[in-house]
Amino acid sequence: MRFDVLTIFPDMFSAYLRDGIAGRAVKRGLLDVRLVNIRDFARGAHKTTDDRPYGGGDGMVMRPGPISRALGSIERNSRGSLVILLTPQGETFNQSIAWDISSLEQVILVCGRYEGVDERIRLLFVDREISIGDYVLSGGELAAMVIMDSVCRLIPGTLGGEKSSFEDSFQDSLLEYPHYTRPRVFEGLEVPEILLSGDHARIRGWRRKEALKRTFERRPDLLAKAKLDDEDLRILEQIRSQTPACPPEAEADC
Ligand code: 6GU
Repeated sequence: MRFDVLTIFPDMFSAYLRDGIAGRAVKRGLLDVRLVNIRDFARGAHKTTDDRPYGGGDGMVMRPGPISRALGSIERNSRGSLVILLTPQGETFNQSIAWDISSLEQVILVCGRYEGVDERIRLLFVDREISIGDYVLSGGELAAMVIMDSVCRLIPGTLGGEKSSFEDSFQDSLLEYPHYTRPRVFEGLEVPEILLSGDHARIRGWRRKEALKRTFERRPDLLAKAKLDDEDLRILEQIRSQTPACPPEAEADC
């Protein structure tokens, strides 16, 4: 799989691509990341990539010319490629979009900066617009790394244990169960006895129950789309019955 990343800050990616999960995938030849510096396609004495908005107002807008020429310089996979614009106005990224993207051979990520990108870039070149959440970042670079990281984990061979990406939170729409490692007692807190029992069936049952409990307490919205069997539903009913009912005056908070 190949990512072409258009940015005015290519150096922001170097530590991640060296040390991160993507770095390992690059070394193994599973992933190819090409950084394209938009400034290399700027013209004129000042090589400006941004300018004042028509109509006035605060902030600067990324000019269409340099981005258009940068896009034109990318060799496109004949079996297709997708141009994604990272913008707070896009659809909110999630695991299902990560799966969509992981099936593609070439993805072109355009990192917007400043107040935005000239609208004509969107109209002419962009296939999909993605945001990574409802908060403001100064640019799309961190979002591009978030997307590459989550997609990279889904490419077979990029993780140590082949199965681990399937056990992650959100893969089956449940949060993860609590994890413990040595020492057995830390600051007076003991590892749950069952995890030391060696009884793998009981351990599996305990972990499933803890995952259900955690999801119920923290992200009940996820339970609606989770794949739950009859045993899960029975456990959830038990968890629900042990949860104190919400007093009417506090309804909005619980
Ligand atoms: Cl993709 N870009 C910017 N600038 N801010 C964001 C974002 C993207 N996703 C969330 N906030």
